[in-house]
Parts: sequence; C-alpha cells; structure tokens
Amino acid sequence: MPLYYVRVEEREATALKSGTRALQAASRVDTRAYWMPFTHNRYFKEHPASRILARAEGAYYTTVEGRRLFDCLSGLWCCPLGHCHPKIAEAVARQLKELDYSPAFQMAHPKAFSLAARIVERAPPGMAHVFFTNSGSEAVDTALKIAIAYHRMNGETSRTRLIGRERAYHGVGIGGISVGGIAPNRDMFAPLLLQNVDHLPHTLGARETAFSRGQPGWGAHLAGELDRLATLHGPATVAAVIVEPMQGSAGVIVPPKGYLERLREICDRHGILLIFDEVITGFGRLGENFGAQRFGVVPDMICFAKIVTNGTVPMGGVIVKPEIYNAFMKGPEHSVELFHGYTYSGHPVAAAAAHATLDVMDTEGLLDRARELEPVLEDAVHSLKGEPGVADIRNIGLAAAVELEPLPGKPGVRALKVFERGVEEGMLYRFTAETIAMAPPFIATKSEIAKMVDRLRTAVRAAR
Ligand code: PXG
Repeated sequence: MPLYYVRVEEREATALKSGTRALQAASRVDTRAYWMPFTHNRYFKEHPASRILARAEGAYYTTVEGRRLFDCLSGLWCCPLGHCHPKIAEAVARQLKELDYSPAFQMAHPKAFSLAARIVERAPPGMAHVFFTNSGSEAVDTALKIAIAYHRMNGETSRTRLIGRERAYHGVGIGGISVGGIAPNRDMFAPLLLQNVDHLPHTLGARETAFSRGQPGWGAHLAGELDRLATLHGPATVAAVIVEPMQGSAGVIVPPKGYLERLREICDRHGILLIFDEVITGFGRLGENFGAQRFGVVPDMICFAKIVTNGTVPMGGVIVKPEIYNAFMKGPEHSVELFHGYTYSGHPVAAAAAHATLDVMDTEGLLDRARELEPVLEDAVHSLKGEPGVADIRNIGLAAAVELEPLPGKPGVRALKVFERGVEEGMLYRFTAETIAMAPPFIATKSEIAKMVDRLRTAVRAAR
C-alpha cells in the first residue's frame, strides 16, 4: 500500500527549499491512519496539502503550506469570536492548572453551576435549567430522552412518537439520525433508525421561496402538517417535535414567517413538547442569544453546543423549562432522578472556556456586531443572483447559502470546484452537495465580507 504523503507540488517544493518549517511538516504528514469524519477520505488523501491547517488567528487559518484562508464558516459554525482569542486561551490554561477534571456524577465544581445560571439568563424567559453534554449530537439525544421520560414521569406512557423534519440535521446519534431528514445520513444505518418517528415536510418551495431575503413569506401553512400527523397517529401518542429554527447543514433554510409560531400553537393544543435544536443558532448566529428570541417563539427545550465555547473545547447542553425539570424531582431524595449523563458533562475546562466566551461576547459587543453585519452579508450575497449556475440564495443573521445547479451528469462536482478555487483565492468556504454555506465570524470586517462574496463570484464563474 502506498504511503499517502502529502504531495509537494513544484511551487511548494521551491518554498520548501527556502526552508519554510510549515512546509517541511506538510511533507511529513502520513495521512493513512486517520479515518476522517464526513469526508471523502480517498480524494482528500490524494489532495491533502492545501487542506491541512497549521495555525489560526482571528478570522484566518494558515495551512501547513503557509496559505492564509479567511474562515468563511467560523470553523464549522462554531468560532465566531475569532481563533485563539487570548482571553479564552488564558481561561483554559488557568483552569488546566487549577482543576483539570471533576467527576460529573455525585460531585461538581463551581463553574458548572455558574455557567448554567449564565446560560439560563441568556435563554428566553421561563427556561430555567441546563443539562450539559459534550456535543450537539449528545444534546439532541439527551433532549429526546428527556422528552420521552418526562411524559412517562407524568403517567403519559402513550407519548412515544417523535417528529422531526425533512432536511433536518440533528447530529449523528441514533436519536438524531432518526429525527433527522438528510437521506444519506440515514440510509447507511437504516436498521438502527427508531421506529416511532415521523417527519414534517421541509419548507423550501422552489419558486415561492427562491432568492428570499431573510424569512420567506411563503410556507407557514406547512406547519399545519403537524396537526395532520397528530391526528393521524393520535395526539396523545406524540412526545415531541424537534426542529432547527434555521436549518443550517441543509444550506441555511430559513423558517417562513409565522411557521414556528404555528408549530408552537399546535404543540400547545396537543400537549406535545417543542424542542429547538439551536446547535448552530445558539449564542448569536442570528444576532440574538437564541433563534427562539430572534423568532419570538419559546420552545420547551433548547439544544446548544458549538459557539458556547467558541469551538475551543467540546461542550453542548439542553436548556429546559422548570415544568420539565420539576417533573423529575419526585421520589426519595437520595435517588437519582435522571439515568443519563456523561463522564465529561460540565467539564471544568469546557466550563472555563464557555465563561470566557460569554465574557468576550459581552465585552466586545459581538451580538450587536452580528446584527450590524447581517445586512452587509445579505446585500453582498444576493448580488450573486444571475451568476452562472446559481439556483437559489438564502440568508438570515450572519448565515447565507448559495445553491448551485449541478453540472450535467456530475452531481456535487460544481460545489467542489468552487471550494477548490476558493482555497486558491484565500477563502475557506463550506460545501455540501450543491450548496456553498457561509457564516463568517462576528469579528469580520465589512470589507472582509465583501471580499468573501466577491471571491465566491469568481469561483462560481469558473466552476463550469
Ligand atoms: N444539531 C445541529 C442543528 C447541528 O447543526 C448537530 C446537532 C451535531 O453537533 P455535533 O457537535 O455532534 O457535531 C449539528 C452539527 C455544516 C456542519 O457544515 C454542521 C454541523 C456539524 C458539522 C458541519 O453544516 N452541525
């Protein structure tokens, strides 16, 4: 079997001779052992050099070849405060020297409590408790388990059905892929999917919603499908509905005006819990702490992850209303109330990173900054309408997606070409299937956003 050493192109070889240390490191990377997640491993390992990152600072990555890339998706939606922020780095370093780990079961440390209180303060009014996990996937599976257990605690054992939505991404746990609606993420694992699950339709209507700025005016009626499903299965069989207020991974699918309000009303009428998966939208991506506040709809549970630590240390969690927490606080006081948790729930280093992240968010006024940049991104990205192969453009908050028409007979190749040209242009775009997604850091400047879209125009024109 050949060694998949990073290929050193002629141009890079010249630089290598000039003694760049980063390039020497690149030429030594042996890519064989690492099975990369959600990645075309074979293709990557044939073309790795431009895609291995050595350093980051602020809104930029530097590859091992020494190329600077603007971070168009804030990592994977998670680093909007900029990379290697000194305040977060210091807080993490300090915590590692003070209390590196504290058992999560039957023991605790002060920062887990104070962080939960701070998160509750930022959550919509009426939400009161936080259960910590280490990722968005764990947050989703935790919320689904709490929903089922909540109804059982209340004697409603018939409420076993979960409802998700087409095109939804809720991570990769068994619960998350079952309520999720992205076909390839489900197909491979079909025998594992939960049985008692149904899905709402997605809210993209090709003609009606194409090129909408912000929330489309069409599609609120699709929330009515929840009523139909509840009637079909019997309202008392439905435990919970889970939706991303804005679908991120599927390419920034924005909720139609009135849609989430209608879901809330139907859930209330039928005693169904409403879960917002805010792993992407939580902590500022939509210019508010949560999508719940942006859209004025309060769910019963919120899943979060990603931005809570600015992507520095894994952490996720579920915020719940007091009714949910209190439903479990029964029985003998010395007995465990919820048989669920992780070794690293509320990890001290993650908690320290999260505290520092919230501090920076406040002291640097970054929620306001995200709001200020929203129209800049919106105007820039919609200027791509009419470029060759651009099928749709969607945006809200500091998030936007450009959907491309597939090249004839070559699905997915157009977006890959755009991505690769982007790297040459100094831009790290995110592509999945035919869509390019952008969610720039809140610390980005207006001119960086203009440049990000301008370079995308160049890449789209070239991708034929
Ligand atoms: N829910 C939502 C809404 C997400 O977006 C998860 C759950 C799972 O989180 P973890 O931490 O388990 O990965 C996510 C993750 C992309 C992209 O490019 C999106 C995610 C992850 C990686 C890439 O859109 N979202």
